[in-house]
This record gives sequence, structure tokens and C-alpha cells, in this order.
Amino acid sequence: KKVNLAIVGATGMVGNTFLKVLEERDFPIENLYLFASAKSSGSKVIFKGTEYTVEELTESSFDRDIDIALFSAGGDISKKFAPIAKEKGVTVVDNSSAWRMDKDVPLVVPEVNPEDISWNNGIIANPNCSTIQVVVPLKALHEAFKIKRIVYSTYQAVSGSGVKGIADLENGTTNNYPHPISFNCLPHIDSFLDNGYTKEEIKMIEETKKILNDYDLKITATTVRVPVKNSHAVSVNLEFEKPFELSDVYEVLKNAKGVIVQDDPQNTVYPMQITADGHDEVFVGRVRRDFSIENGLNLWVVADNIRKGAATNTVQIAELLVSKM
Ligand code: 11C
Repeated sequence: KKVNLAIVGATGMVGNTFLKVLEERDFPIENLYLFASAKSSGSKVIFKGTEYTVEELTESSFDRDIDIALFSAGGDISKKFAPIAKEKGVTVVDNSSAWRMDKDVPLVVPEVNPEDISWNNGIIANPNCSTIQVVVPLKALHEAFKIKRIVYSTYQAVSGSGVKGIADLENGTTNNYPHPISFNCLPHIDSFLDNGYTKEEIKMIEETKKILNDYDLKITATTVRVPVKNSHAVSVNLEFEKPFELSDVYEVLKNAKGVIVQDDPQNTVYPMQITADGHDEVFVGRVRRDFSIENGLNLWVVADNIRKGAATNTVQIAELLVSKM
């Protein structure tokens, strides 16, 4: 079946990548509608050799036959326009944080909890980029050895902050960050809360529980911006309920959907941000026992935050929707 697809935020970094991924995966489109702010309306975009004109997003944008809308234009736009689209019968797949923790909105990573799309009421949320890449390998490990506790430490690329973040890295400026990001790391992503955590840290904690559907998990996180252009890395420390053999861990990871194991440290093979860039899979390496606790394991998890962390995951959710139509 071919669908009428809309993209909200078509001219942004994720919006551009939506178009690339849709083209690469040959997503079945009948009609394509591209929306953005008034500032970008009128700009031209080429998709599969055809030129499209970007329209201004307005309250009447969904007054036509649209099946699915992919949103990536920030939380305020999603808060306002996703309900309007939903009212008109459109199923929204939203890449912002606006709806993720709403109990009526499924939060979906297709390799992990595809079944959750079945209870959507017109809005499905795409998780935060750093959460998506960790839950892909963690789902398989949780099923095999039951995770008790997780410690996340992230090394996140400036592309997560959009074009302004990239400009600050490349030019040594501080337009987007409070301090230089060139030759520096900032233990600060999104805003600080009263409890001392950043919103990014809380997103990783809360979203992991919702996606893995396990609210007993004990999770803590420190999220750090590093001077890398694209792809996030996460050091993941795990405590399992069950004892394990490392060989079984490798087996589970190798068989996990969407995971590529890159782990031959003697030959300097491990996941890196520059090699994950441009790929849709999640790369896992540095797999080793944490000797400081019983049943402990360390992993290094790297993925392209704009692709698997945003655009690809959103398109995969839309593919699941099409498969049920
Ligand atoms: C970053 N994770 O790297 C953020 C970007 O909730 O969708 C994505 C924010 C979000 O800065």
C-alpha cells in the first residue's frame, strides 16, 4: 500500500535525513507534503528526482488526505500541531520530547517494542537519540540475563544540538553552548533540574523504563557533550540478576536485531563515532566483565544520532504503521 505522507520540519537537519532515509528504503509514498516555518516556506526540495515546494505549516495544513505525518520541528510545534493532525485522522510519528512520557502515547524503537504501536491513539513518539541507541542492545541482554541496574555515561555529538552546535564546534564560538565545545567537553545537555540532573539525563532514565516496560530498573546517567560532529557514544555499565558467561553475552549481542558487534581491541577494533556516522545500525564493543560487582558488564555503544537516533527510527515506525494498514 502507498500512503500520503507529510513531513513537518522538512528543512531541518532531521527533516533532510527523513527524505534521504525514505528514499533509501523506498518507502511507499503516493503523495508527499513538506511543511516548515514561514521562513522556510517556498524553498524547493528534490525527492526521488521530483521537485517539491515546502509549504508553511498552518492549522489547515492537514485538511487533506494525509495518512502519516513525521514531525521533527521541536516540542512546541508538536504540542500544538500533533493534536490538530490527529483530529483530522493523521497518525503522527513525533521526534520531539513533547509526547514521549504521555501514558496514552507509545514510545517505540522497532527492534525493541514494535508491538506498542498497536495501542496508539494517533500519536507515536520517537525516543531521544541517546536512549534509542542503548535500548537496542539492552533489550536483548535484558531478556537473556535480566538487568537490575544501569549506569549510563554519554559522549554526545554536537549535531544533537542542530546546525548551531556544529557551527560552534567548527568555529570555536559559543552561540549555542555556555562554554566552548571546541577542544572541550561539557557535562551539560539540555537544562538543569532542581535535583542536579539535566533533562537529557532524566530522559534517558525515564524513556529506558518505558521502552523496556520495566519500571523496577534502577538507572542513573551522566550526559556529556563532546567535540564530535556526529554520532553519540555511550558507556553502559550493567548489573544483571543472572550470572553469565561472556561467550553467551557475545552470542546474544550478535543475534540482536539492529546491532553490529565490533570488538577486537587487540587489533584496535571498537566502535567509534567517525565510523558509525552515516549508518543505521547500533555498534557495540569493549564488552567486558565489571569485576567490581557480581554479574556486572561494561559496553561501549555508538550510533549515528541523526539516523538511528532520529530519522531512521521514525521512518521505521512509519514502516510498521504501513505494514498494519
Ligand atoms: C542532544 N539528545 O543530543 C539531544 C537531542 O529530546 O529529542 C535530542 C533532544 C530530544 O542534544
